[in-house]
Amino acid sequence: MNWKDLVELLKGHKTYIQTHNFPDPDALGSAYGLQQFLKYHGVETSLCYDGSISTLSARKMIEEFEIEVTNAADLPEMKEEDYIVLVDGQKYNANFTDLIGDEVACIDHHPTFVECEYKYSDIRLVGACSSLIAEYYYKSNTPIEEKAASALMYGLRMDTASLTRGVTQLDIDMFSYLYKYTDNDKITMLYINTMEMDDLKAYGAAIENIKVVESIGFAHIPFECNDALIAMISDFILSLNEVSACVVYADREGGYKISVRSVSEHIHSGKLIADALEGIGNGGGHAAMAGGVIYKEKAEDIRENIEEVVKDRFLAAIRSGNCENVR
Ligand SMILES: [Mn+2]
Repeated sequence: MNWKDLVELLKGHKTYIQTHNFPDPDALGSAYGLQQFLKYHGVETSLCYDGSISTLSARKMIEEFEIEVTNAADLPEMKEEDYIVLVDGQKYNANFTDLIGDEVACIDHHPTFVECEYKYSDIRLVGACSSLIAEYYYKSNTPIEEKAASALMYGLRMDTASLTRGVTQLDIDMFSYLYKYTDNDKITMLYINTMEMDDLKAYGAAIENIKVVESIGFAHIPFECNDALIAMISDFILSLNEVSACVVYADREGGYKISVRSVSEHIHSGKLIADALEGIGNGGGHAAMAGGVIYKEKAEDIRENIEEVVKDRFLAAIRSGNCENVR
């Protein structure tokens, strides 16, 4: 399948491009980049998401590129026969609300947890979903405007930590391709200024609570905190010389939200979190980064000694040898 099949599939249908809930720059860049691509090829689309726009980087991005994206709650007109293209995530993921429309297509760069049949599917394990969308322009020789190129570049840089995390040859090639059309000064500004004073409260809590055991950093943020902020704090803790992998978690609606990072060749983050949370939650992801949750029902029994439980479960999973990062 290639981009032409996607264009053919969508022609004549009311089409939505849906990102995961709490969209980040890669999700928004992918959605916006794809929208402009399809528009050039005669397919009009609307962008939507469930959840909320919770981070500074996502808010700035929407403003900067004038991205029109609607919360699912404000989409009363969506019908069962409408088409949905999923970007930067897959149907049945915990962070992807199943909206009423028909999920006919999926473009994503994450491993699949639950198989799903789409009429058009482009799921490849690369550093950023934005790279996959950029390749559509590249391969089809579709002219790319500065705003679309810049939005894709921002998504690519954020998800790959500027080509240092989970990066593949495609990401590098698409960086090079987009670079020529991007307002690179603007993107660097956006890339650097991703934190607000309020976020420091969560950093403070994580720093206060951090424990390092066998080069694994554990930090509990004892209050609610959005996904992107937890992810930023994970990156920060991973930057410690003493830490080769980290597990950062925050309270979430009675349960916990967990983020894992690894630069250890022995630890695959996705395998680790899936193994460690078995029976009390779920999770998964890439070798370098992964996310998951502990369910509310299960959290009740372990809340008293959550820090011990998390530490013991993750260390046991690492020692089991099941989380080796086999390349
Ligand atoms: Mn992504």
